[in-house]
Amino acid sequence: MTRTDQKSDFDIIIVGAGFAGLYMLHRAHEMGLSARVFEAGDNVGGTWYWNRYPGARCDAESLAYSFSFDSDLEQEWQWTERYATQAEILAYAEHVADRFDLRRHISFESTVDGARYDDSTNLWSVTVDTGEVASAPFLIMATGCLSVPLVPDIEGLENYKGKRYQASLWPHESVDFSNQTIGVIGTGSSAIQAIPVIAQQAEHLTVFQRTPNFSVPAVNASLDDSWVGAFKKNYREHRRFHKLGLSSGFGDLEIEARERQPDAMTAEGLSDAEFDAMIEARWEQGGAYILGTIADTLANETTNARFADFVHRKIRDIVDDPATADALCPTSHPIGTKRICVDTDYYATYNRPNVDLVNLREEPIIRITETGIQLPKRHVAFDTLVLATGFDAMTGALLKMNIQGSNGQKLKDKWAEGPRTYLGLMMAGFPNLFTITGPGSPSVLSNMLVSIEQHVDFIISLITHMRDKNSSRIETSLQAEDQWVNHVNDIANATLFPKGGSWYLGANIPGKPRVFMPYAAGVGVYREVCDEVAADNYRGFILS
Ligand code: NA7
Repeated sequence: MTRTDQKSDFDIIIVGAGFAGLYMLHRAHEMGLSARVFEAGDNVGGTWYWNRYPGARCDAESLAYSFSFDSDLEQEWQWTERYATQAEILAYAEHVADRFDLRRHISFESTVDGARYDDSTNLWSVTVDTGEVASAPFLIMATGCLSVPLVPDIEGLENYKGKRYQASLWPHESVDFSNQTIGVIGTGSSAIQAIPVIAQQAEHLTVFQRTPNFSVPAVNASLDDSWVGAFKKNYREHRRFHKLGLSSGFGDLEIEARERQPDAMTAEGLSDAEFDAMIEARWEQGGAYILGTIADTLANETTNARFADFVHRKIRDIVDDPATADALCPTSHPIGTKRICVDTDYYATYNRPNVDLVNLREEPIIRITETGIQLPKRHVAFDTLVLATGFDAMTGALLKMNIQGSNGQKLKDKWAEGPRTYLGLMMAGFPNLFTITGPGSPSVLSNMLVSIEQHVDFIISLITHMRDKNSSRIETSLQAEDQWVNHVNDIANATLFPKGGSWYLGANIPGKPRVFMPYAAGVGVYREVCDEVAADNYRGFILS
């Protein structure tokens, strides 16, 4: 392994051994750079290592939610279901780590708590909770967008005496809910996956819902070998569609196999019967790509309201009790402006005799007691409390570390009013520091594997460009950053996303600045922008 800078411990330090960290490490090795990954967990997998709650699975289809960089890997790995379980995705991450011999370059159980750039040496120095200190000219944050769990600030939580689990920090040993009464707080994507599974095992389940979410059926199924074989023969073409198409990299594989574009650009002119028939067809096929049926669903309030009405009618058809159905119908945000959930039997679960829904808008939590939850007029007792309360998304992991850039500038000061980046990749004043799928890039609005590969490839091209130019320091200008932030805002403001009150905006964290963080123009447009920047001599990046 060659070293570019003999004064440092490594050429590159990478924080996080999820898919982003693993691919970054692999590409760094291919370039002959020495790299070290620091990972808090005792295994690879990132999000898929921590989020092992019952029912956890991906909401992007397996054959799309996988690496494309190695055709032997993509041909050999066998996905078993349309939507892979957490266990299968974790096994895939482990397979990637072993296949490319990555583990020996990863320090596990090592949480980076600080990173400081030294202007005089042009090195980053990171401090690890193990006491280790390591330095490198490049620091790559592969810390994930949903990696800092949100523990809700509910009075009395610490007094609860039963068993308590956080969905995103689930124990590694299996949890048995049989003969147990359970309370679940939260009805986001995690809860919507977990609730049907817990309900099947538990004696009784009470769901505490503050805001209902839109959910569509996954129509999950085992994958058919001959279908997979045919799909894999054409993998390159499918990948091209994921990377450049309108689907934000998710794919909807059966539809995509027919190269289908959105069915309509707008709902204008469609009768109610025509509109319903189009959405119904996608509802039956399953998956989040239903939102692509009518292209202006996320931009046009009328189309969006018609779409929401369709889902409300579905909920009322599925759920027997009218009051429960009403409570489950989301009315406070346009459909799709909070991440749409993809479920198996979520709404039907409320027809089970052992499941109750508490609508916290009508009966707010007064406090958590030793044995359950006190509501204004009643107390609900349970043996086990499950918190599916989400994350400090996108900026949480970066701001948890004490990151100091050029001249000691602290990231938490720079981002006091919300995250500011150029392309979601770099921050002005933080030389040689890259964020993979950072705020300002498509990130959580996209298939993460597609976005991760694109970002890592871009960073590698940039480092190669620096090498060609004999440069050891790269940063972005404030001007490029300001222009990009304005552009990200303009794109978001042309959509209904800012009306969502979601974690995309930081709205789930008290006191967090309300800034729409992901880039909403899609992975295809974003890739074109990055390619143009590269072709224009890496416009907006300053080499020295
Ligand atoms: P989400 O989508 O942020 O959902 C968190 C849920 O927890 C949501 O229903 C919240 O209600 C609820 N919540 C949070 N705090 C409270 C308090 N204090 N009281 C009651 N309810 C509360 O997180 P997930 O883990 O489900 O999903 C995150 C992403 O992971 C998902 O989009 C996929 O990409 C994978 P609220 O809406 O704030 O009223």
